Amino acid sequence: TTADGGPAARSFPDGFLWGTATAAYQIEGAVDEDGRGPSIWDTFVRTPGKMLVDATADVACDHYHRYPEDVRLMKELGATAYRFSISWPRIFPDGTGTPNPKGIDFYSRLVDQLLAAGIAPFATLYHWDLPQALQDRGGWTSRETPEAFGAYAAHVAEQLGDRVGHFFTINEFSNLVDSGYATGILAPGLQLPAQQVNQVRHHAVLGHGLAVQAIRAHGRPGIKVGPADNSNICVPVIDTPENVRAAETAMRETNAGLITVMLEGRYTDAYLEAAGADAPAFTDADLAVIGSPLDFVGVNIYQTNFYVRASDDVATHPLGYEVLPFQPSHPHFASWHHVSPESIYWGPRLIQSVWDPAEIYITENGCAATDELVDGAVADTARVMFLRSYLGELQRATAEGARVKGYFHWSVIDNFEWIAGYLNRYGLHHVDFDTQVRTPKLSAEYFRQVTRTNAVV
Ligand code: GBH
Repeated sequence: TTADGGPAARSFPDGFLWGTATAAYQIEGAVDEDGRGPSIWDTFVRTPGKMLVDATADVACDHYHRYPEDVRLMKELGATAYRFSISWPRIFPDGTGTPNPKGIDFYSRLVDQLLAAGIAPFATLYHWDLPQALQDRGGWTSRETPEAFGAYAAHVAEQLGDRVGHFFTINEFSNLVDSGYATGILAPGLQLPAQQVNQVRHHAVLGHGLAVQAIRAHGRPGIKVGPADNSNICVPVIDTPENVRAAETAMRETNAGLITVMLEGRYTDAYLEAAGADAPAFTDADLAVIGSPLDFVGVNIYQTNFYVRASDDVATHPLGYEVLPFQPSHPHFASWHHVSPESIYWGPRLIQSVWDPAEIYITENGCAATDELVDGAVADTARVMFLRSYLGELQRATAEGARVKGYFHWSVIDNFEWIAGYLNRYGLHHVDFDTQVRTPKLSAEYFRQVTRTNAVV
């Protein structure tokens, strides 16, 4: 409330969930414990020439042993939700076959700890750590992988679906598909021809659909499920009615192989035309699975992907929109991460105007900084600026009616940042990777004020 007792202008809706997000491979460590099988990331970090820096996640944040402390940190933030991922190779060390009960036990203990702390568990089934045994048989190029993913989802829903009310299927589809199988910058590090990449993309959304159906069939009634996608966020470069319409078209078409087919149950004509002879093989039955109804859209939003404006030059822009390149001088955090707070306003607004999902979650948002400990403290003023500006735009979206139900900050603790190893720190808490000591940064104090007031401060 404001000084005069009225509702604060910068408040979020009542019941808005404030959380943080992590992924199994980036925090857990304990890669050889309790029967876990190897994943493609264990292989990738040991393959010469793949990592930007020499690092593994064998220990990472040692969260596998320190999860009670990490849940305490979340409670101190005033968080009411937590998005974590489940390691498929802990549950099925060979990807399929007999489940490993010790794998589920870990997540069961974590979930109980969260519930005792008043924090709602939101579980991601796949955050990139495919069992190596499945990769050895083709990984996501093979239809066996989406089918195995469905079976894994069913088992997890049976074991945890009594206490976990929200599941995310797959994290960041385009990184699984394009970074994994086309550019090869992330595991499994392949560079396949276009037809196979399109087939991998089809298998990824098929796996999503099979998991949606499995969770509904095996979880408690009312369980909710959706993706955690890094959909391209298309922003009208200047807010005019024509540019907003152009950005809506760009949202559908630049996400046509992923969130669009998940929400519409069909590939757009332009997507299939552009793919031509390289289009994926698929059936109508596949499309029905892929388009299984969702309870919410989860979307990781770090930045604007495309600044868009309307164009009536049909020869050069047949779909009616033009993409403007980022200026080289555009400010950024990590090299890929343009500072663009408007993305977290336009993302929910356009997802809602194009597809009208029942609910939207911001499943990740955050920024990397150098974050050095000085005299036992980290004064990460850049992250506070980041949070204030992005949350301001998110608040504007909710105030205008976007049905965003919660926000998950990436991340609660510094962790293993994939090919960048431990160089890029994303946490609200600093981690000393020699001692495993966690120290709240200034941004943790800022986040606590946000959760306390349910408003941008
Ligand atoms: C998300 O990825 C992930 O879901 C999460 O696991 C990750 O920790 C977080 O965001 C922060 O990055 O180094 O230039 O070759 C965001 C997408 C994909 C961005 C890999 C960096 C490597 C680009 N990330 N990408 S580069």
